[in-house]
Amino acid sequence: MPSKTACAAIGIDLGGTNLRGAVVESGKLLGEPVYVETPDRPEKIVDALVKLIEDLLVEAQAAGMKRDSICGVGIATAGVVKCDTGEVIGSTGNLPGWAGTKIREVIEDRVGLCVHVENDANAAAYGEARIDELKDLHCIVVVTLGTGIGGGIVIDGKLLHGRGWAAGEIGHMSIALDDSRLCTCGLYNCWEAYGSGRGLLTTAREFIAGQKDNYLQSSLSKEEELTTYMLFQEAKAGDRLACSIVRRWHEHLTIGIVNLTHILNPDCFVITGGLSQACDLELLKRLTVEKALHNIGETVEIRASRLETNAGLIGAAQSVIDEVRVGVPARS
Ligand code: BMX
Ligand code: ZN
Repeated sequence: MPSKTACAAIGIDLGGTNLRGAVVESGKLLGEPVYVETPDRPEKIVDALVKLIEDLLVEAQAAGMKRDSICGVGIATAGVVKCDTGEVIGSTGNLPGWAGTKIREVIEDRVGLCVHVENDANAAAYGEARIDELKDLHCIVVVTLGTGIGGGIVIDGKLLHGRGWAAGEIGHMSIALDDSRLCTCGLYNCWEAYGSGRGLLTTAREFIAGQKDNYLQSSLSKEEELTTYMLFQEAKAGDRLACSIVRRWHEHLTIGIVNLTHILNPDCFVITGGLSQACDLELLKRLTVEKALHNIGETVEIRASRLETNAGLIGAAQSVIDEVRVGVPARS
């Protein structure tokens, strides 16, 4: 086992598309992150995790780092994670079959390092909340916009996990009553069913199906395989239909932000994840001010991520470093 003074760790972000890993020291990546495609079955995912960790250990040694200066492995994964045992206890259709996987136990057995497992968005929040500008704030909510909508709530530097480890599953707050959109979790009208990449595409299909004649020239109507990338490109180029779809996406995002604002009255929101680059934060702030109680919307800050796509792996690595070195688990 590594010494307690070790201050580097391997961080891995396990997403539906890729596993991304790197050695992290003092909040920074040692080299470029390594990517591996996410296999389709839980056992294969575990094998891929072990292989990635072994490759990163070799890379770290080649860069002159001693093996015992790496104190553990932090793994950020989508799904509800019981952090004290490192087990995935809940998962939506975004990672089918993943619930029930005892990640910590199997990985510790196979690589001989301490492992801390965290929900992906919680890990991203833990990473973001430690940057200098944010580390002294009382309440930070990190929203990850990707395949789903993930969330992490950091209060006085600690992640809020909740009684059953599901705090921060903000993507599954309900934002409507009419059972019109089924979420991959099995519930209807979750925020994620509107504000995630998948939700945005559903909105787009509805708009395209209901378009008036004057929209028929929109290139979107001619595309069979619609992508979020295409939508954002068309909106940027001024396509009216694409602009109204992207505007509606911002309105959907605003509902969740406003609800969280009223519940938590946080210092700030940090918007991260694959779709965050396409999100107009000024528009989101304006809409939030319009929809929130007077003086509450005005004071909340909505900011872009600093760690961008590495937030999850940096936060996961940091959580295992804190657990091993300081003995302070990253939870409350
Ligand atoms: C889903 C849920 C969350 C996750 C969020 C973002 C699963 C598999 N996922 O709401 O736990 O944080 O998606 O995930 O249950 P991403 O894949 O979009 O980053
Ligand atoms: Zn849901």
